Amino acid sequence: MLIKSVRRWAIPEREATPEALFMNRRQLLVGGGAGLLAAGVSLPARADVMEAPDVAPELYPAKRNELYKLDRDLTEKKIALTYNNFYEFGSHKEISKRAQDLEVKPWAVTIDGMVDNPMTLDAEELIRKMPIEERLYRHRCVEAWSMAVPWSGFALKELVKMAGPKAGAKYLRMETFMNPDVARGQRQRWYPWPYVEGLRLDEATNDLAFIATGVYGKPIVKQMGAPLRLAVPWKYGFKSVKSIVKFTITDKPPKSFWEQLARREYGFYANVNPEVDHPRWSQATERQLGKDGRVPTLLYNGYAEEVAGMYANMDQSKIFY
Ligand SMILES: Nc1nc2c(c(=O)[nH]1)N[C@H]1C(S)=C(S)[C@@H](COP(=O)(O)O)O[C@H]1N2
Ligand SMILES: [Mo]
Repeated sequence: MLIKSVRRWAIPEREATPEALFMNRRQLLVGGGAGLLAAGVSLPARADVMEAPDVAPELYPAKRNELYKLDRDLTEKKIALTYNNFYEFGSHKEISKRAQDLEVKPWAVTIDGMVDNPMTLDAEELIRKMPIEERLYRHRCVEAWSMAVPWSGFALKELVKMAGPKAGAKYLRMETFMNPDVARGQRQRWYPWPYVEGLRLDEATNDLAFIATGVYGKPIVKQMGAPLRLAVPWKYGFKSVKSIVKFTITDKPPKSFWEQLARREYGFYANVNPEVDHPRWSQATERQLGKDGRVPTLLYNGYAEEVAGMYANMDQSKIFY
């Protein structure tokens, strides 16, 4: 037993290197980058991961809405901007550099489906039409890490109102861009691209449902979902779809990316509940990015007062996974 565990940890240094670093080094070698570097030729530099894109920059910092404050410290900006889930750029957390290749200007957004006012417009134009404010929100990933960030943006209900849902409409489906040339993760064919998420229409028009267009007082960075990213803080993080290109109002329940991959682990509702474990781990506590130790996770991630009413008459075994 002892010998076995010694062997298990005695792995070559190369295998202990995080996948992202290892891959980058190997790609550099395979791609001839090493030769160029040796010859003193520098590779093109990518934009700084801390840099905000130039999308309606005059709107930030936006006035804070005092209704949405927190009982905990904000996550340090550098940490929130460099620890990300954005599978389009790789299935690990170190995607912030790669995401800088995404062009977010121009950015066509389509609003369609069962609406009186279908439209396609540029994200910057849409953002300038909307009442932009700042809100401090928690974010709880299903992987049991969390952060607290200052989003800027607009209430999703404003977009729904502008679209004008027709009678019988029940859901809002949101879709991320598709561009495998830039987002290399989209070349991994076993994932059901594009990334899709959905909300019931009453969830989408709940005051808390927010479209983030900014973060930390500037336009939202690419790695966090520029130029339009959902923030539904009472649900697990995967519901907060990034870099949206299409909003569709429909009467059919949208099939989300993660639901298609693993229905039993990532359901449609995905409301946070510390008492309902993920099939493979506990959800009782969370690790706050940038802090030591763990803290208890709260029902609806601390937003029960705002959202519990929407689920009061439902089978409670169906709303927490
Ligand atoms: N398009 C898209 N949206 C996405 C994801 C993704 O992989 N692709 N990951 C989700 C998950 S699992 C989480 S926890 C959050 C992470 O947001 P952050 O990187 O800004 O912290 O984005 C969500 N939105
Ligand atoms: Mo997540």
